[in-house]
Amino acid sequence: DPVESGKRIAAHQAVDEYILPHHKAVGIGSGSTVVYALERILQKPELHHIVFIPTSFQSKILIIDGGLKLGSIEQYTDLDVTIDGADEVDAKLNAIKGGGACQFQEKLVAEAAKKFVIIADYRKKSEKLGTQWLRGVPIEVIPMSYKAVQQALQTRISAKPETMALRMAKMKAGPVVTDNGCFVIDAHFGPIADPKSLLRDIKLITGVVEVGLFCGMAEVAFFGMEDGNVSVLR
Ligand code: DER
Repeated sequence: DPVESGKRIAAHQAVDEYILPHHKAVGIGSGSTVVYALERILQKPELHHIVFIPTSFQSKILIIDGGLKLGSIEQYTDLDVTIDGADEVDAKLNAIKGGGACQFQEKLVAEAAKKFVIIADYRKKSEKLGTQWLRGVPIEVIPMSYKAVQQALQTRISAKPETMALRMAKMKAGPVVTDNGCFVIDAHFGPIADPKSLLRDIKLITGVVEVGLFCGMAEVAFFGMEDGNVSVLR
């Protein structure tokens, strides 16, 4: 499967280049691509003294099941590196994240790291955000505020969403509830020319906890391509 092998080669190369034996604390993202990063870490005993900081229940379980040292973001506020997936990455290393509804803890742990490294398959490599990932910008909100936030998205920010929806769960009745007990609104803005100002506008809306726009945070992105090569964007 070219997508899964793309995830794997990107993750393995990123681990080899950015997680080093002298490191003390490393942030582990969420989603399916980061599973291959754990796979690579487990193959390298020289990395097993490192404390790993999770970004979700899924990420925490990956670290525990891998038998690796688990730390908390409260204890380790200055990480050597955080490695994580993304839903779309533009030519300036801005990213849409939150496809897995984990963007709050992911952003907290990414910001705590000296270096933030994105790993992805070729589907995520994009010229402009909102042109490849068509499921909208994930916005984590305090549950009682979701209607007010939807209204504010229509009336109080310059870029109007074309459509937006409360993210509904599949194996549970009702909306997705995040690891922080919040809801997620997916808002479609079409191609996003200026993700930083969109992020700022949305973040100011009362009730918004975090927005799945990671602007100017990543140091590098590794894309596993269909031809078996890894494209590195720095
Ligand atoms: O939810 C997230 O932010 C994840 O990192 C997601 O964007 C990447 O998930 P994937 O590796 O399964 O594509």
